[in-house]
Amino acid sequence: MSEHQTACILCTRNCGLRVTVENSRITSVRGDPAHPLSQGYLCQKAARLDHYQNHADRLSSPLRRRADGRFEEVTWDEALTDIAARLTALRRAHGGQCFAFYGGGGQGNHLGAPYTRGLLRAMGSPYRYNALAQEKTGDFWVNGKLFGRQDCHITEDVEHADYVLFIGTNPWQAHGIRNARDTLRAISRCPTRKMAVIDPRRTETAKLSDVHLQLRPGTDAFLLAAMLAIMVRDNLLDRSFLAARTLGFDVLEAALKQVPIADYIARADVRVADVEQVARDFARARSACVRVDLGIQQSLHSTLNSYLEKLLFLLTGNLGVRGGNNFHTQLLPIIGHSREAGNVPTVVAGMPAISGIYPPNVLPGEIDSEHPRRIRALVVDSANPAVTGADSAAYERALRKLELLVVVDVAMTETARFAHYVLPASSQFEKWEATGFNLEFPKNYFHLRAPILPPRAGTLSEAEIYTRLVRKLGALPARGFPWLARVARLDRRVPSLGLFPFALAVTLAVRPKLRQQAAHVLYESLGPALPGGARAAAPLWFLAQRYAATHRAAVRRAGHRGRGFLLGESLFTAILHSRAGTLLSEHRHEDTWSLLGYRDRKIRLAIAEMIESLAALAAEPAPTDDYPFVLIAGERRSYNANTIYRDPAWRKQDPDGALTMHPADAARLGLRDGARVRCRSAHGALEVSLRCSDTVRLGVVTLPHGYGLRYRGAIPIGPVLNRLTGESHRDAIAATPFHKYVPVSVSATGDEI
Ligand SMILES: Nc1nc2c(c(=O)[nH]1)N[C@H]1C(S)=C(S)[C@@H](COP(=O)(O)OP(=O)(O)OC[C@H]3O[C@@H](n4cnc5c(=O)[nH]c(N)nc54)[C@H](O)[C@@H]3O)O[C@H]1N2
Ligand SMILES: Nc1nc2c(c(=O)[nH]1)N[C@H]1C(S)=C(S)[C@@H](COP(=O)(O)OP(=O)(O)OC[C@H]3O[C@@H](n4cnc5c(=O)[nH]c(N)nc54)[C@H](O)[C@@H]3O)O[C@H]1N2
Ligand code: SF4
Ligand SMILES: [Mo]
Repeated sequence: MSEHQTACILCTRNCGLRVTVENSRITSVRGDPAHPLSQGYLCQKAARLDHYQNHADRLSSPLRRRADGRFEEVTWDEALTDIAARLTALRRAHGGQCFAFYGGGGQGNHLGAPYTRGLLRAMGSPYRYNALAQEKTGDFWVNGKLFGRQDCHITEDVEHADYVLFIGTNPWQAHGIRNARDTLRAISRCPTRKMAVIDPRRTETAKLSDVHLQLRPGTDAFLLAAMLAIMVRDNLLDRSFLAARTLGFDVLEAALKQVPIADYIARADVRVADVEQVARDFARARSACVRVDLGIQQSLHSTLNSYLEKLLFLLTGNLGVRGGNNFHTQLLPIIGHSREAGNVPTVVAGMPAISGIYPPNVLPGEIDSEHPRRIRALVVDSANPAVTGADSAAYERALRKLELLVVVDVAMTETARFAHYVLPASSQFEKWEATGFNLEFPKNYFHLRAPILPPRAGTLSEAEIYTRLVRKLGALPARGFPWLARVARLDRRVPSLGLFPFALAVTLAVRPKLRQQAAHVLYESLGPALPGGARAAAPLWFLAQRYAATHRAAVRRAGHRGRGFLLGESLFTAILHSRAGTLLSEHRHEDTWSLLGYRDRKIRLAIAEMIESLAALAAEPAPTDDYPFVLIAGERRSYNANTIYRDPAWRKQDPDGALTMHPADAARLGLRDGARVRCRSAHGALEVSLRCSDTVRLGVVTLPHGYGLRYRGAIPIGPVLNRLTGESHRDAIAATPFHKYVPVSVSATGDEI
């Protein structure tokens, strides 16, 4: 029996944990009071993490698909040699851009990501697909236009705000803010702090709020436009902020003056007085912030929603202040910036990258096409697009058509079933790991986790898998870097001499092509010199150096010492040795302006495309769907966590992921609570269990995300949600899906409509 410090891997919060391990099982899980952010907090989802670590679908050998369709076990060397040969042949015949990569990290495993970049570069392909482009790229695009860079990402100081507006998010279940339930309770209890929620459901968060605007789904753009127009009409603006920090307010103001306030509020079907009160209280609060998530990012007008939501805090001067919205810095660069120049669009949809990533909604079309430059080879890592991508049927067709599909995962997934090769990764508790979801301000943290269990026999870390593969593709020297590795060993004893940085610089100057493979070079040189087998953490040395050089004063305020490169060195050492998490930096609110992307440090309020979309709302007809219900396809509940848990025994409630419907709707249709019903969309139909609840609006039904997995190869358990969704039901700019607005009908099973 042993005790260890680690982190939860189920959502972006990655709460610090203390766990007990007995006979390779995680037998108890507690919050780690020493974790600088979560300080002992955890939610019910983390309690039985052993269902992730030990379950029947875990992989323990590389698998190759035979001609008869069955998998056979092969050695790592056979698998990687063959994959490299097939990739090389495809690259020769069709160019490296016939290759795409999907994933590269889930909710807690981003340490492998730098190595996956090496694979894309070795193939000469820009095509990196990732789940972030199923939700956040519209937001990133808006940030690029407003602030000058797509990585000027916004965080929210919910803990210190006097007024918090939650739009399309339910932190009680989904978290996404620090120690969500404690934070929500604290606001709710405090008589001087206020919280408002915009959501078509009376969520757990809404129940704690002061005002709940239970709008009609998909109408946020109208409601937010009306709220902004009220701010203009009632002079609720921070004029001095607008004058000092922004450009283009005149154009925006003219557009907002055109908004027919009452009509738009009617469209959302909420009370005018409530909207006015939220606009007024938000604007007049000493500090106010907006926290948003999928409810507006995966619904109609999603990119416009992202623009309007930001205008709420910008017009009221709540950027760059305590209790407001802020930019943050990042050690692991999980959000990038795609410049217009050199941005390679996808071949079929012509979709450019946003923040360095391409949207999963276009991928099936890029594969399942007769275009000579279509995608022919795909590596999927830490993702399960066969169930999580929009339109499962389209994904299945596309995956079947691939000339090479390789899946790197800890488990036999629905996507892996289509693969030519399945490569077993060590679990997040069996290797060095870290998350890039450290998006805090003014203080920012990083948690490097050590393994708490030996790797399952037959598995490897992503760092090792991709280094071997990239070498077989010819992008790394066969001999490795013995000289550089020797220097690194010496350097670890006396880092102050700067031997390693110097030797690395010389190596990269002599062989500039190796710059493309910097993660692998570090893994093979500095990696073996790191204590405790922390080899995979070697790229953090470079990232810590870069972070310290860019944010020198903030890193010093966090207690790190050293001149020149030694500041980065001491930051790296702190990260390497802290098992509970490390304070990286402590910014000042005035740093906001140096973090802004435009050289003149001014925000561009009038984004031409968005002003146009705002104006176009006026002519948009009210939806006249052929289907009587709007399905919110993908609710976060107590017992779902993306597709990370495969074993259904993990769930303590809601075993089959019920469809929720208002009891009055159910009565009208003659459907009883608990009945099996058929839910049909334009794309497919599912049989599901019905649960009546008056927390949803009339005409709205919801289904959870994260079900529909085939544990032990059996039939799917719970709804395979994306059988109901379509890839073209998406945002025009970011191609992110409208999962929160899927027109459906619901009927008794057997009834046809
Ligand atoms: N328990 C649990 N937590 C999770 C996850 C999980 O699988 N399970 N997944 C994690 C991940 S990957 C993510 S991205 C986050 C997502 O976190 P959230 O976005 O907070 O979660 P959701 O439940 O998907 O959607 C949020 C809310 O949007 C509302 N909504 C639906 N339609 C509309 C609309 O038209 N307008 C408005 N204003 N609201 C609408 C829904 O009713 C819901 O309450 O959660 C993370 N946390
Ligand atoms: N209809 C609908 N669809 C949705 C959503 C919705 O709300 N509605 N939500 C969307 C959102 S927000 C997201 S983020 C996506 C999530 O969907 P995906 O991007 O597909 O990610 P996960 O479901 O988190 O899948 C994680 C995979 O990583 C594997 N894994 C776990 N640990 C490791 C490891 O250490 N190494 C490797 N290599 N693999 C590992 C797990 O076994 C699992 O197969 O789903 C999206 N799909
Ligand atoms: S699921 Fe999220 S909030 Fe819950 S313990 Fe894990 S990291 Fe923390
Ligand atoms: Mo997500």
